Amino acid sequence: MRFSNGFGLFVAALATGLLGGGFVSAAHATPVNGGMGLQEAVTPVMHDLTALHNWLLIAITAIVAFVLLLLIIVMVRFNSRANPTPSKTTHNTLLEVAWTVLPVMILVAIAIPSFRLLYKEIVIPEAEMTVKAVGYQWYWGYEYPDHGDIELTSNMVEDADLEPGQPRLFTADEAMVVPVGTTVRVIVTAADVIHAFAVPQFGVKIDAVPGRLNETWFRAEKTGMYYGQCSELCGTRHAFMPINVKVVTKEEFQAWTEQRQANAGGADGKVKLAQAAAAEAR
Ligand SMILES: [Cu+2]
Repeated sequence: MRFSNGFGLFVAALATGLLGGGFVSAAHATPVNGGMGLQEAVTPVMHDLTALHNWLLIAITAIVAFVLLLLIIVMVRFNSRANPTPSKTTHNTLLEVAWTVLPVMILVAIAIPSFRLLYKEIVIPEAEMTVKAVGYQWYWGYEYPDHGDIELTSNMVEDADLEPGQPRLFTADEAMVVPVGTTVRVIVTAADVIHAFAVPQFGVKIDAVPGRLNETWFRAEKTGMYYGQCSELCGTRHAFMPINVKVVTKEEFQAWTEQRQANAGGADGKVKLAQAAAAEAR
């Protein structure tokens, strides 16, 4: 019977979606080949985002299953063979109220956590430090105004130069280094065209627009290296400007800033040169 085959396929697809990819349970610390679902959350915003994602998956699955059930009932019980003389009923007040009120209630149940999350993302809690991320064609610059104006440029490591364990297309020569358990305000802008600063495990994605300062924030709960990519089509090498955020202990961060400040004036002048070149081009 063809119908049952199709239905079987649908159920199989639904089950695969639910068990395999949809629900975020076995999460990954880095992007992996063939990985499904969201990456492991390491900030409060990303925990909420993951929870909303999982709740929406339940809601949408229930709605799809319910509509499918109604369709099947209609097809089986009210086709012309099973029901040759159709009823002439046109109105049913109870039913009409129910199919108006129930969807409204579902939408409200979705809207409340959704707006709460938007608010959490937009309203930046009191930040302990600020990093400025600047998008360039095609690399990132990071500046630390609270730490003696440390500046660094972050270029992708080409395939030939990768060391074992470094993910291809995700590894940069310099990472944005931040301390763990610290509220970091990220000011995001660009020097040439629109880029976007995105780190999936932080639940952070925000446009980097020339001449405009955007703000976002994160508080990483675990040390480690976290990867992101430019997420706004910005030219031929758009795919080759990864974002690396290295979360270290507070002591390590302190040591890193001191070392950077000691080296200041050396190779990190590159950012200033690039900014001067961009200003001239305008
Ligand atoms: Cu870009």
